[in-house]
Amino acid sequence: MSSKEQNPQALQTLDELVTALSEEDSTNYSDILRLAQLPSTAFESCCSWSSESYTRNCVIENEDFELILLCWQPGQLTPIHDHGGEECWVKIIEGEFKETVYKEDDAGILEMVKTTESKANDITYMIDFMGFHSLENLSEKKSLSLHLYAKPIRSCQVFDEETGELTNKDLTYDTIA
Ligand code: 2CO
Ligand code: FE2
Repeated sequence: MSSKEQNPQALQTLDELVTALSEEDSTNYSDILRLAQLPSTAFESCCSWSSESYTRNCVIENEDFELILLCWQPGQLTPIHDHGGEECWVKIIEGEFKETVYKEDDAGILEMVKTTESKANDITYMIDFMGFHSLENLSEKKSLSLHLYAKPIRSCQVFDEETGELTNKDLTYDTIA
């Protein structure tokens, strides 16, 4: 198939993606994200930017899942965190990212396990038994990533670099569509 031909099942708008997620069970979310072929322009109305931190922009949240667009300035990164017991899929929309995964050793100390670089259309997955992670925008441009959580994550554990302790943090949105 040439790169110009579209998979007939491709999801080309945010509405189509949200409808597909709403109709399926979480076991199919990974396949659905793979079918999403949304240009960056599809996200224009959801973007917000901050010099302080990456921003969390809610596309949709319901009792089954939460779809969030993260907007990153160059060099912005998350703290090391878990996902509040929920499943987490990340699809890169634009830019290049580095994910670093950590696991607690027997003494409860976080140790780096692996790093993965990802670019547009790559999908990664996390769940708490795989450990903690951090994500960083490696590119020199503003970048976008789409995060799907099932179920929605209200709070997570965040590693405090100063104290070396994990603390519970409530998660909020910078914008809501
Ligand atoms: N989990 C982080 C957040 O929702 C983003 S890192 O990718 O899961 O803010
Ligand atoms: Fe995360």
